[in-house]
Amino acid sequence: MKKILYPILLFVLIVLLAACGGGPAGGPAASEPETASEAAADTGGEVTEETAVSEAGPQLADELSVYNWADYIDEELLTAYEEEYGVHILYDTFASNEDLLAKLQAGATGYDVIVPSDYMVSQMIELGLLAEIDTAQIPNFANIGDEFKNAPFDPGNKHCVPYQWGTSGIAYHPTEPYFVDNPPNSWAYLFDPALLENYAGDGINVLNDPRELMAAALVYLGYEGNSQNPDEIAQARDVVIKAKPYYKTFNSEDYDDTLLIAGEVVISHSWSGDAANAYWSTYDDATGESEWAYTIPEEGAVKWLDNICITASSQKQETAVHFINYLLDAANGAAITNFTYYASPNEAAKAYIVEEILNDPSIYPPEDVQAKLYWLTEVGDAVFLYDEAWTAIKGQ
Ligand code: N2P
Repeated sequence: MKKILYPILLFVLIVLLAACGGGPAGGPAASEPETASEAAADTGGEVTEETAVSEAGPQLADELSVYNWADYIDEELLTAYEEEYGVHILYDTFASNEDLLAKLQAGATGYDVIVPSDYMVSQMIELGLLAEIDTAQIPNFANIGDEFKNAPFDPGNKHCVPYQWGTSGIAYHPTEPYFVDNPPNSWAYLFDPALLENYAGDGINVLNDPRELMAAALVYLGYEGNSQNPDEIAQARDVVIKAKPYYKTFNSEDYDDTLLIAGEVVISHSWSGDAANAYWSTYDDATGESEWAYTIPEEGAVKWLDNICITASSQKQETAVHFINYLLDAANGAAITNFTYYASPNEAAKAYIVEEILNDPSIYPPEDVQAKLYWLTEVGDAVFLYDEAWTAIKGQ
């Protein structure tokens, strides 16, 4: 469970909400999220899922199965949906795109709604794993910012809609003795044994995510993070294998709470929102300092967009579309970001996102940092080389 903002921030939020036309005290960061219909009132009648349904009302199933990244929604939102619409949500989580794909390819047909990243959306479209959607049936799609629509991995949003976005950088303990004079601003701090030996004893974590870790090793070597070159991929694999003895953990699921905030490691390959959770959870009001910092390495880093999609095998597409529309509601989109600390592609949600998140440059990176970011893209048949590399890394 993420520790959410401090009373003072909550106060700021309440003032902000009041200025926006009033929300319930506590706002989206509080433990009782709004329902979408309350949100409609808050947003002065902006489109909500209420308008998504035919006059006869939607034919909602009794149950909907949702498969999402770990720690990636305020589960109160799910409860609110269940209570309002009588649809029981079966909720399950995964650690990486590859885990999600493996689950679907192993024949799991129970999942209705899934949340793959950009490059995995293209892979899944090619594999026929995603249902087509019609965004005209999702009125709250209008809340999504134009720059997040019609992405190259899913032209015309024919299969998915944006959920959250972020970056993949390095979270570190600024007071770790070695980092005081050497802030870890390069991937070398996760891969160069000469550096690693200075702080490995205090704990190093890397994301348990094949494309992410390989991309970091590739750009560290001066190659493209999406390399399809067998020799470059092999070199990146070997970099990780050489560094592996210094790693305490490969964790991308609960590392923010169990490793960073818990003080089990001093540096971690990290997604922006998880680093921000560590930052805010260890922030000291008195000193204005936190135990954690986040940096985008100078060689560049991944920027990703996760997407809500419906599986081709789902028998509950109308309910899935209804649920997706609920997640895209402005207040609900803000509740997600206020919980996850990831940036929202939902432009209308910005009115409800707490200022500390909107103004946090590690969550919404400024232009000079954006310039160093790149997307992971599908790598064609090289995907098998990445799979082999990962097996070798994990098998060592
Ligand atoms: C948060 C998951 C972040 C998703 N725990 C990265 N694509």
